[in-house]
Amino acid sequence: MTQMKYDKQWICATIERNCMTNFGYPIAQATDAQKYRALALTVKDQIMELFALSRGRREQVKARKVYYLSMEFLIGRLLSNNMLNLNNLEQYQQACGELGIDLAASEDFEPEPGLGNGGLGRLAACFMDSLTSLSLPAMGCTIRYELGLFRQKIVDGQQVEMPDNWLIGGNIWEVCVPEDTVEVHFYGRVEQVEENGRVRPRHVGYSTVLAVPYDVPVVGYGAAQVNRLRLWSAKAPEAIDMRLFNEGDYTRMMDERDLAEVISKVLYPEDRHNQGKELRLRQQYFLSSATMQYIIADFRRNYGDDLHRLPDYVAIQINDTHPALSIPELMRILLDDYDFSWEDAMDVCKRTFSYTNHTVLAEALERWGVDIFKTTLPRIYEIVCALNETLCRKLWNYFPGQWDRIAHMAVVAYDQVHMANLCCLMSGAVNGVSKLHAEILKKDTFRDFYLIEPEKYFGITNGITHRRWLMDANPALSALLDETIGQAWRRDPQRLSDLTAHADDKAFLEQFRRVKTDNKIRLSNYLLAHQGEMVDPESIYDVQAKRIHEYKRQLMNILHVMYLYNRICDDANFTMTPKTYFFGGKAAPGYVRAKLILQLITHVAALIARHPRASRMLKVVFLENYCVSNAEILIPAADVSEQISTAGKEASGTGNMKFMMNGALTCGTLDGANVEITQCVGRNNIYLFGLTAEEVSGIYSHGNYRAGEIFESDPAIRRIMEQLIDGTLCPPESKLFSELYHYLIFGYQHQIADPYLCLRDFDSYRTIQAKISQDYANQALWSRKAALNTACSGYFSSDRTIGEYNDRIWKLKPIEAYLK
Ligand code: 26V
Repeated sequence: MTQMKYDKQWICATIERNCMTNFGYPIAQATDAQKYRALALTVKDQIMELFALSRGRREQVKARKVYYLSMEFLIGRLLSNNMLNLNNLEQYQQACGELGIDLAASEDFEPEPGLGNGGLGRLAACFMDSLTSLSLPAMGCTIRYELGLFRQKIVDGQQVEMPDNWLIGGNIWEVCVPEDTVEVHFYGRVEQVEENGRVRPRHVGYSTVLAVPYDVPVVGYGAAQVNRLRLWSAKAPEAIDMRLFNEGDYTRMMDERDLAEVISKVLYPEDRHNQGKELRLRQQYFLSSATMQYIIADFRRNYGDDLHRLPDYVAIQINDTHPALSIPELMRILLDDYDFSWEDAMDVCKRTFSYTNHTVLAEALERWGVDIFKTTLPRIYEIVCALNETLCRKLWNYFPGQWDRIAHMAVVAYDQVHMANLCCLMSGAVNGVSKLHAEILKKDTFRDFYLIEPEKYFGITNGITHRRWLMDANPALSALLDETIGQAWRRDPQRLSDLTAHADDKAFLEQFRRVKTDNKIRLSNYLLAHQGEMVDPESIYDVQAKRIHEYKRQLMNILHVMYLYNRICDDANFTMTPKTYFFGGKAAPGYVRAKLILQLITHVAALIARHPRASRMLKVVFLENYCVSNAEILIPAADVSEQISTAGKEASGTGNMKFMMNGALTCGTLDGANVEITQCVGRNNIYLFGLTAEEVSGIYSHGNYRAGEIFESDPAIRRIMEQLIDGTLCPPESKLFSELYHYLIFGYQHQIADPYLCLRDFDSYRTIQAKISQDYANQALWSRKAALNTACSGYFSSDRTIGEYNDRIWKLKPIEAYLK
């Protein structure tokens, strides 16, 4: 699409006009915040014009479309990403220069929409970017949480959660679409009523919540097309307000309003335990019901009233089980509103829905108690029970007499509703997010389901958008790539492989190193400005940034740092290449042990800082409030990427891909997508250590792992363990970390000692870490490996991932294909 119209002149004039019409100031007199807004509004003006064209084309050709449903969309800031995707960055830069707007400073006025916990939400955002850039018709649907994921402050070495009120100054990018408002019904009961000689169920006595949509446009690269991310916001209907208002019962009026509007108030900060909270169930149904009603309305507007044809035009992807109530919700609409037969309704569902699983941790598999389910969603509960009956009858044919097996696969069993079972039975495709993860699903988690419909189960390895994570986050490396291999990689990231030919080019490697150093300086400046922390860019930057979880083993990492500290203290002659260990990540507020691990990290940081000689070689930095915006600064600066989960536990990981693309070397276990990273980059260019997934599962099933024996036999480990309880770390409170000591060596009642095998893998981790330091000293060797990581990262572009989803599941045509 040519965009001659949107030249520097147009941009300048539009910024000027937006500043005047919105704030009543000429740009020269505007505050920096107003300048940001005038600029962002201008970018949005351009996007909305393109959106109108793009939507027109989609509707004209009656394109088939995918809806990506997710309780989380961690999109990050949009200003620079949108300018970049509009292919108009330079013109905007020039215009800003002319108007005296500091572009980089402007960006910091944009609040980050923190509408996700971690990988699952960020993946959804990368997918929208790729879908749109590949010209595929798509819509993302989620909740417009008023409070995103909490902001993390570190106070006295501990995590403190602060509210993330991101909407407070208004959201520039969204467009409210009040005419698409729908009602979502909760509670009440189901009555059987006779209508036209037929008895049918009717949901009565319910309470209504309005779902009001706000759309955020998503621009494809080169303005390929513009899709939408729809954010549903909960609002109380005016009717309840007025009734109680007139009765003079103001407090009850407010209470009822709050009960409705609390649904989109806050994102749950847990990504581990399914706590079975009613509010979370209401959020899930709210998203599911509002979205399904919209999908039906949109279908009828574009394709007519025969909903049997829904699967011809609509694919729905369920991001983990969180939006799975869409399935019984579609059943409800087809049965109750469109008179579908039970079989036809089931058939439409199976041909429309697909489900992606993102975790095999048992505690994260969603189940709902029948009691709250039935009370909150009475009609949906009936449908789920009827589905359960149909499905169990079918299972009986496969597994006659095997009650336990069938109960294990049932949608409703032992007073619980099992969401993953519902998804497996009712979707046309079920996928894992890496090769290893998909194998584990087939062999273990969903084994019985796989046996009955093997063709439905497969793996599609995750990806990340190279537009945000390379072009936008690392402009210096991008410019060097352009210079070295031309610009083809920007449209086709697989072309990053062209870089392989330069892996032995000394001059190129020199420049590659220079870029890395500059990015390390950029990070150091950020840390100085934001945390008053001084970091030496000459040191190795070793980074572990991700949610704090036992299985991700930040604990093993910090125990190893303690080991290095001890070596320095014990041996006056010991020296090592200076190394800075960076940690970033949030702990779920209720996850006590994760918070304690975080506290251990900050205490080890302080311990080292107090020691004059150790602090010359070793430093630990905890990056506060890890989020998309500071990840964009952190990742390009990393030399080493820590991907050290207990093998078999990390479904894929996507941070691993971002680091790799930016030329960091992975220190990792053979877990999740690390397996494919190893295949792409070769064993010489990655630092692998530790048990394999198979060995781990062997250890678990034998039940003979004794962490205590390692503690007894390895004096270095013993020393570290004792430092957890002898006051080394926190003299006034020597018992502060005794919980971790106990956890690692003795275990607790229902759990073995060291369940994630930190001590078991410690020795192997220590060895690989030493090798990393040694290799880093040879800068020529290191840069070569680093450059090869970038060169081999094309496979991990989410464009490839989306291509696979499309070929195997969605079968969409790029919009241009319709126009031929
Ligand atoms: C789980 C739960 C459990 C119930 C309570 C609420 C809640 C909220 C979020 C989650 C998400 C857990 C799953 C998840 O984030 N998985 C991550 O997905 C990434 C994208 O596929 C993948 O790269 C990571 O390996 C995987 O941990």
